[in-house]
This record gives sequence, structure tokens and C-alpha cells, in this order.
Amino acid sequence: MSADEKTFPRDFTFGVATSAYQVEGGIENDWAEWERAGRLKEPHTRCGRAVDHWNRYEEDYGLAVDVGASAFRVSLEWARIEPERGRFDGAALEAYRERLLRMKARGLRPVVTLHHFTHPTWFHRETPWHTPASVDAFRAYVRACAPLLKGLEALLISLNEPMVVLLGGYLQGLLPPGFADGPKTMAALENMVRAHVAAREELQAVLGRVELGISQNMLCFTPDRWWHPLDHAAVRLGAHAYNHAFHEALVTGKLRVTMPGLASTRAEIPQARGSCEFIGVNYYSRAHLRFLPRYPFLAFQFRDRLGRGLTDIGWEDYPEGFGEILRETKRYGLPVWVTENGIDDRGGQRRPHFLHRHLEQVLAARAQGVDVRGYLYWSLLDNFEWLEGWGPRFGLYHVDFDTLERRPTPACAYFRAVAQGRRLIAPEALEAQPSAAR
Ligand code: IFM
Repeated sequence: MSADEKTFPRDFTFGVATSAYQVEGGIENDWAEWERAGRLKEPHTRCGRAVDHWNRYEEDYGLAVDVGASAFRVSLEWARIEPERGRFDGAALEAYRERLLRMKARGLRPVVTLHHFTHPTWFHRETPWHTPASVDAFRAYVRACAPLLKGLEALLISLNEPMVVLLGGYLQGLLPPGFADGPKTMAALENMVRAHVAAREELQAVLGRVELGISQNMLCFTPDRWWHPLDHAAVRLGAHAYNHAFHEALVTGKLRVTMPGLASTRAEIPQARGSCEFIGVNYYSRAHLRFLPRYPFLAFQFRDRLGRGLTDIGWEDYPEGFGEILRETKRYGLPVWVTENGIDDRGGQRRPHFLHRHLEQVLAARAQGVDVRGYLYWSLLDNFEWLEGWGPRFGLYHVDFDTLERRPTPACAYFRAVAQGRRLIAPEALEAQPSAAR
């Protein structure tokens, strides 16, 4: 590695990421209903007060500043803002405005997601994503949010991981609204692309120039059997559908998905062409795909073929795939933001090494011409992990879920050293200078 490949430029952003439902607490939405219906892995689990970020936001901004972050990703909770269809809660809008202003005053650039998995309880009953009414519903919600973003110079994300919402909620039936229906999935996908365009129009009308994108969950897919041509075909089609179809639509205006027997679509959406300023990448792992001769035709596995040990949630720790994914984004010719990357490490000892090896990939990709502008670690704090509930721990800070006390994990000192020093160092180098570790 040359010196340049070890150095982050001054304008490279280090930040942290969260989402409203996972941290704020006290939210009534479709996920709260899903929990009461016993649909989580452990059917009695509730998100409830989450980690009380709604009340402890000042403390949490301080924790982010303390690890050298200069950006903080949050999401706005649609259910707080529009608890009944067409009724917008002024106090909730004010509260978000106040929080974002405080964030900025602390030197943290707001990164604001408008939709991070959750919906108001009326949404799936009245305007679900597979109906055109969803686009108008999202437009109205974003119109209400736009004024609170004025003057913040925020990085804006319309939709977080739309393919996860669609595959989990419309194709597999595991997430709200619980459909398992290929044509509905494709109709919902097209409407989500249109919803992004509608959001853009509303934001531009109030803010003028925007820096807007989506956050895409991107997996490094690989064939389960290297010798099987149908596993290779599954990887080609699956990777395009999962990793690229959405961004491709936002860049070219053409939506194309081909998943034979499962879900396919082709649509021209000219207004979507050129509708994002950056590519948002959420990277966690590599997945092995195997063709099956009967429905659902595809099997998906995390494997530990390199013997590194899976992470605690059972995902492969595969930084090389992060580099591959970043290089793949070059096709869009746009700046790239890593809007999430992180590890469920319940003991806290692996995370500094995870960070080191993943940041190494960011530097390598930059050296190869990928315009990566920032890296947001998922997550600042341990939090509520959807179907998995309270088991996983992705946080730079460990949270005691009884007392809600936040305590630094060893990764805090490492993240701070790299973010402040702008140089990639090995975790061992930090351990050798105990004064650097707080
Ligand atoms: O916790 C989630 C987040 O909400 C979306 N991206 C993946 C994270 C870890 O599973």
C-alpha cells in the first residue's frame, strides 16, 4: 500500500448511522403491530422504548463527536409525523427540526433518511406500495418534511434499502406488510422508484439544490457451487436485481428485473433518469447463491469458506466483497457514500479489525478511481435489530438494555484515531500506544 492508499483526504467524512425506530423509542407504527402479532424470531420481543434516543439525543450527539464523527445519520419517523393519513403533527415536525439544528450546532452534518423500513399503521391498509396511491402518500409526507430540512445542508436519503423492504415484505412475507407475491413485489418496486422521484420534486421545490440518493443494501453474491452454470446464472440475475436494478432506474430511467419464476419487470420511468446525486452503499457480507429446481428456485446462505468465523448474527466477514461492490458502483459515474457498514460483535473485540479491513477497502477503491466521499459506521449504539430483536450488537457504544447506559467498546478508540488522524492504522498500532486509547 502506498502512502496515499493509507491516507483519507481532509474532506472525507467519517460518521455514524442510526434509524428512528431502532433507537428513538415510543413509536407506534407497522413494526409495533408486527411485534404484537408475534412475527419476530422471539415472539414476545418488543422494541418499546428502544434505547431512548428520543430523550437522550444530546448525549448521543456527544458520543458521536467523541469518536471523531462529523456526520450523523438519522431517519424521520413517518408514523410520528403523519399518525393519521393527511393529519400532520406539528409538534413532531418541530421536535425533529430542533434535533437536527442541535446536531448541526455540534459540528455533525445531518444525514437524513425519509423512510427507513417503517410506515404509519394506516399505510398498508390504505395506500400500500403496490398501489399507485403509495406515491401520492409518500409525496405528501415528504412535502410536510421538506421545510424542516431548510438550511441544514443535509445529505438526504429518500429510501433505505428498498430491496430489503420489497423482498422481505412483498416476496417472502417475513416483514410488514407480509405479502408473498411476485407481481405485487414488482408493482411496489416501480412505485418506490416513482416515490423517490416525487420526493425529489418536493424537496427541490423547498430546498432548491439537493444532495439526494437512496441507501442500497448490497451483497457480494457468489455461486454456491463454482462448477454449476445455473448457480452462476442465479448470481448474475440476483446481483443485478438486488444490488443494481434500483440505482440503475434512478440513473437511466429504465427499471429491469429478471428473476425467472419469481419476479420480473421492465418499465420506462423517464422522470427517474438522473434523479440521484450519489450512490448510497450499505455493505455487510457475501452471500452464496444456489439454484434450486423448484420454487423458490434460489437458496441463499452465508458460509464460512475462508474459516474466519461468521459474525455473531451469522454473516460472513468478507471485506474483499466490499471492495468489489465499491468498484461495481463506478458504472454510475457518481460520488459514493458508504451509508452503512458494521458488524454484530457481541464481545466487542472483533470490531476494530473489522473496521480496519473495511476501511482498507475504501482506500483501495478510492485509489482505483471510485469517488467514495464518506463512511458512516452502523451503528453509533447497540439497538433494536428488527426480526432479531435485542440479540445483535452493532454499536460502537455498548448499551445496557436495562439501564440504557452507553459504554465505549474498543472500536471507539480505533474509530477516533482513524477519523482524527486521517490515516489508516492497524488496531495493534493503537494498542501499542495506550495514551491514544480512551
Ligand atoms: O439494522 C439494520 C439497518 O436498519 C439496515 N441495514 C442493515 C442493518 C443491520 O442489519
